[in-house]
Amino acid sequence: MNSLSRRKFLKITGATAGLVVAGSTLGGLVKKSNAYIDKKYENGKGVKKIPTFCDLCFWKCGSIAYVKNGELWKIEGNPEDPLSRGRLCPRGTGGPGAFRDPDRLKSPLIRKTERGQEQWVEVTWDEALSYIADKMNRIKTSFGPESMAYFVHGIGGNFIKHMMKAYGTPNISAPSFAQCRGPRDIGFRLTFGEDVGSPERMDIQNAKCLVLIGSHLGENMHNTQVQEFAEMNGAGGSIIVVDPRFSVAAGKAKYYLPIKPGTDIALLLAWMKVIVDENLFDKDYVDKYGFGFEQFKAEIQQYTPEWAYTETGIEPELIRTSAREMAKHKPATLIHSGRHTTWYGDDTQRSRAIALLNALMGSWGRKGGYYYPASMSVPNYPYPPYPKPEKGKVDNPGNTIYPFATEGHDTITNGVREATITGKPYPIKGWITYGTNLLYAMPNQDETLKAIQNLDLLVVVDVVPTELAGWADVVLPESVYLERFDDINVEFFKEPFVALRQPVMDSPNEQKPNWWIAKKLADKLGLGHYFPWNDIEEYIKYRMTAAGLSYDELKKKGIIKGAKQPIFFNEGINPEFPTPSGKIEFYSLQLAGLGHDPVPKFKKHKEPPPGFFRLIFGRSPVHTFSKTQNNKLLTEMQDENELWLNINIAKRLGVKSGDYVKLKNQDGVVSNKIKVKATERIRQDCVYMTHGFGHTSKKLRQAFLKGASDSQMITQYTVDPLMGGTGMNVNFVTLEL
Ligand SMILES: Nc1nc2c(c(=O)[nH]1)N[C@H]1C(S)=C(S)[C@@H](COP(=O)(O)OP(=O)(O)OC[C@H]3O[C@@H](n4cnc5c(=O)[nH]c(N)nc54)[C@H](O)[C@@H]3O)O[C@H]1N2
Ligand SMILES: Nc1nc2c(c(=O)[nH]1)N[C@H]1C(S)=C(S)[C@@H](COP(=O)(O)OP(=O)(O)OC[C@H]3O[C@@H](n4cnc5c(=O)[nH]c(N)nc54)[C@H](O)[C@@H]3O)O[C@H]1N2
Ligand code: SF4
Ligand SMILES: [Mo]
Repeated sequence: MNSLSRRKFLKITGATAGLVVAGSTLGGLVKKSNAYIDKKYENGKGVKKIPTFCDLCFWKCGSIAYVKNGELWKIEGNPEDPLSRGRLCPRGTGGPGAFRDPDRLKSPLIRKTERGQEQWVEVTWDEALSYIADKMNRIKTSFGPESMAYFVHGIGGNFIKHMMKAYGTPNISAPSFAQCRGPRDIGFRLTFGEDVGSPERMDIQNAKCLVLIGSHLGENMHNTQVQEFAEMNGAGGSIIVVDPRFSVAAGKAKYYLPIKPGTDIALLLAWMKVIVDENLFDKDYVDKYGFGFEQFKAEIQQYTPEWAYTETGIEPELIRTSAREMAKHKPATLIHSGRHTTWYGDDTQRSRAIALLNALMGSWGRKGGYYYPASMSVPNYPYPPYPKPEKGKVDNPGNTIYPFATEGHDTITNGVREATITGKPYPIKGWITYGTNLLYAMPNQDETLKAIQNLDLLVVVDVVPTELAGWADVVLPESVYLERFDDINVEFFKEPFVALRQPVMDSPNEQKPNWWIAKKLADKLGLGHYFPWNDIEEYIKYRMTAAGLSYDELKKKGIIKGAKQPIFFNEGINPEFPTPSGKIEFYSLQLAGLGHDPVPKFKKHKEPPPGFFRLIFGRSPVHTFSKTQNNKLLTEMQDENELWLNINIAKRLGVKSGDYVKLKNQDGVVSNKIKVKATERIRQDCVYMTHGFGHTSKKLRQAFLKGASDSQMITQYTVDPLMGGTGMNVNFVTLEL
């Protein structure tokens, strides 16, 4: 990265002065912390550089870990890697903090008193895995294998997933679907026939106009996107930001639309009406590829900017001007799909409206728009076929409940939780969780705890003693990413590549990698034939050799790139849309057939009662979900969250920045104390905080009771009827001074 774009990157990511300073202290911190390293790791002199990929979030940036005199020194971006482009975000740089966390789980634990008491005995791996296998066998005999469920987030969960499929359960879920990007992928699939995926298939770099609807890039630190955002901004690209809060991205915008929360569909419909009425859309593209455009056009006629103003609070003229701005740059106008889209329960329809606006711009399949991801062909390991479960998925029998939560993913978390509570359509008796803290990731913690009460077995595989681990029967300590191999990452991206995660350091105690845990547990369950390889390197070597690629080269470089492939229509991609009509569905017969709106409609959401504010939330640039608040390198930069409160409201209430308040939600739940940030940068009808703070696990000594938890306040949620996602921006809070 040249120095100009590097500066831009820092400017975008470090919009607050504090962060820029924090960024530069990090180098110092890493050096200082060398002193920490246990002598046990001293395995050589000099500096060793080991390529791997990051796990501080799920973007999987290629990294180089530096080991100096046997000690973990620092982690930087791998310049060969297309995702990091040689540069990590602040969280990735803080990777050593995960390795050094003094509160890490050290050995397997079995609960010795009742659940939630956090009384454990340390046991050997053999004892822990025998205990789990015995319980799983009993569950299989009494209820069937379908009564075990697996909750997972991240590539590290692949081998346990394989083991669970071999055991015979169809009930595998991830919060990254029903609490994150599910609605967006289904909304785009209903429109273009394909998902947006991760990393998002967006050519931000070449966009001439970028529209962000609540996607707070710069705080949401997905590395490649932030770098591309900085580049398109640096090249003079036009940015439009729609957010009730003046985000970091809003600071870069030509047009900032401070929308009333929950009314985005009204804005999207009015934008589309302006664009259609004024003939500003890509007519050739729509004629060629569109289905049902005339019906769509007739349907949106009612949504004037004047009407949208009454719903959204955005001036009609600003709606018109920003619509024309988008049209000016088409087809390189990229309306960002968003990622965490589970907001209000009508999220698939909002995402569909975003997809349709992109279709009007002709941006799907075009440079500066949505590309067709390239990938290398790396064969899977040839395992025996899985047994076919006798019972269907527990969350959605016969796809009758959530008609579009069907293909390409597993069960939905909240559906499995519900079935665990009710025992219907059949009982769920055991959960294994991997890399997910369900008490933070899912709305309504009471429901999660109620479900846990119905279990015969709860196994938590984690690296630190989280809130969820506190309720487990067995806690299994995993090696952190710097200590293990994981499955290879065969990425779908602008250019094809395959990447390796490999150990940089030894695990300090009894921690073991996920592949080892899966294989050993499979042995105990009599499923050893599903793991015919002796260790993971043998597995990886097999796949690499089958693909005609060199494992040695992969180990050395961390990544191998494939030949360039076409990713846009003009490069040779066939404009195929795997929808029922084979076209871009402006009007969806699928939706109409099931009694849903074929063209998105605006529906009003419940408003905060007098004296209450809507609770909205998002990302801290230096933390990931609820998983980094115990990482000292990151808490040096931010160790508690703040409550953004409109300054006029603050004055009226007599609070000022720096005061601590508690929140009380509509159901009477009271939060931990949180510091006020009184600001003009947020509307008066909502308050904002970053997710993941306010930990209540005493064993997380760094994070314990620092800041407040949005998850605790989210007792209400609205389920998306199309795919089961849980809209969580539907909670209201008052302030307790
Ligand atoms: N209230 C609220 N809820 C949300 C969100 C929100 O903003 N607010 N965001 C939603 C979104 S977008 C998402 S994607 C989900 C994310 O949901 P999750 O992925 O469940 O995120 P976390 O709650 O951080 O849980 C991650 C867990 O992985 C553990 N972990 C870290 N490293 C390792 C490792 O190497 N191995 C193992 N085995 N475990 C490890 C951490 O200690 C932590 O317990 O949450 C969703 N839920
Ligand atoms: N640093 C960091 N980066 C991350 C992550 C992380 O944990 N840390 N997590 C990653 C993951 S898995 C995800 S899913 C993404 C999540 O990040 P995004 O998908 O970008 O965003 P959200 O968290 O859904 O949205 C937060 C933004 O939406 C605004 N907002 C709230 N309500 C409304 C509304 O009604 N309308 C509009 N227009 N805006 C609204 C908020 O003010 C805030 O700016 O971030 C990714 N990047
Ligand atoms: S975006 Fe940051 S935390 Fe996520 S993988 Fe990349 S460097 Fe790591
Ligand atoms: Mo997410």
